[in-house]
Amino acid sequence: MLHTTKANGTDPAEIQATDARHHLHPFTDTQALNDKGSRVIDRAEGVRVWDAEGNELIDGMAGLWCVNLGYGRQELVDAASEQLRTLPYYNTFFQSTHAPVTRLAKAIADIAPGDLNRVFFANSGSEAVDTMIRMVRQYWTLKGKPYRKLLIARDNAYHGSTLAGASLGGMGPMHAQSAPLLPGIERIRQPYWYGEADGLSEDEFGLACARALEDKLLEVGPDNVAAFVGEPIQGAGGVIVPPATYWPEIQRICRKYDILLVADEVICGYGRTGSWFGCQTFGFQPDIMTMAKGLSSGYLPISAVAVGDRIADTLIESGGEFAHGFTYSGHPAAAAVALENIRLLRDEGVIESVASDIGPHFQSKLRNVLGEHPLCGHIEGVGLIAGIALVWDRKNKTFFDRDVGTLCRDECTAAGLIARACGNRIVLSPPLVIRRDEVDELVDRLRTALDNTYAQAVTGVPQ
Ligand code: PXG
Repeated sequence: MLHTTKANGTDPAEIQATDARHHLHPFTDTQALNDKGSRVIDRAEGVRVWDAEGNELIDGMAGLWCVNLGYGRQELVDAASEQLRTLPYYNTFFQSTHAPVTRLAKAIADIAPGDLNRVFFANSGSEAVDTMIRMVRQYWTLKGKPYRKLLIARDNAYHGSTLAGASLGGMGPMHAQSAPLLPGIERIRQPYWYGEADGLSEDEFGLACARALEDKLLEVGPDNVAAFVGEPIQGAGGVIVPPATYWPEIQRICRKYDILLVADEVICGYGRTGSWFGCQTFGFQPDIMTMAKGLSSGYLPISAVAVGDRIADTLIESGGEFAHGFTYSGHPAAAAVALENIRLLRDEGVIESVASDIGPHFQSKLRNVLGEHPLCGHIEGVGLIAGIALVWDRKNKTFFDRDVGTLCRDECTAAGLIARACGNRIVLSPPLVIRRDEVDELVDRLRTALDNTYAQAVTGVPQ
């Protein structure tokens, strides 16, 4: 069923033809896309987007995990345009600053947990991750331990698409296309309880996965390791929610061996899990934190690295220059939008509502409506992020041997819902301002999509 409204005057055929001729899309099989024609998105309001053919869709992904305040927020538009009028650009190199970047740094320090009191700016999550890697390595050099270079991350982690981000992440196809990868990166298993627990309880499995870090440290020598890096919840990996025992144990191990703990909060930050940052939901204190996406609700590109006193003081007290930065580090218009975004998240109580109202409603609605669906092996999530494992056989936990995720994703679109497939998992991360009736509509559309997927998928052959 298509939910249609009047188109906005864009001629989709013309845009598609030009797109096919000139535009190389990210993470896309361009040949296949060009044969089919890209979907032209025309406008958006609240939690909905409209394509140029007039189809209305609930954006169950908040763009790409980023439009936390939803579409059409005039306050963010005004913050950008006022700043563009007054000072559209000035750099933060050469001993200069400006009001929006300074105020934003303070605002981030105020909401960040613990002693993350200083902030370095960049433009994307990937750049924030690169910045973090350079910082932690420089930290150990300044501490007289230049041999502490290794970074430990997890299988199926996503930390961006620059060479450093792709190398640090645990995505096989990205590795295959960017080899040789950045050296000095080690990986441990992910805490994917539903898929990989082999009969352990959630708590036991969380501890076992965290202890894989200790095993790795002992294997490579803890004194060669700079930092452990993880997303509080793995997003692009399919929304893998770790057992409650996992992060506290990771923190204990990091402290025991003096390993810096990095939270990559690019998806979890800015309210997604019902706290400002995912580390607060999971009860651990990072030494350094990367953030992007929800920092500006995606209205303008901006990212940041929040740095704990231990690292920042060392960088500062060394007296030397940290030879790193980007033309647009702390771009004034992006900073003004991010500052207003933080104000709105705070003053409108958006994050409290994710924690105590709309988040719990979303999670229970998913489970109540879809929990017994024959395709639904397991639903996991917290706040307004969720992942659903699609299985051939719920009882025996048999996964499909073919790409049912993409089939289901396309059925979602046909039912008026933008969802994302990560392998055979369907993931959701709607704008944080979604209302209860909109959650109900989202879940109804998802159920239609699952029914239609089931009708096609069960005619195939199991693993
Ligand atoms: N860290 C994490 C945890 C991310 O999720 C990045 C770093 C990199 O951010 P930038 O802004 O450089 O893209 C991300 C980005 C997907 C998808 O398909 C996810 C991301 C980006 C693009 C696609 O789920 N996450």
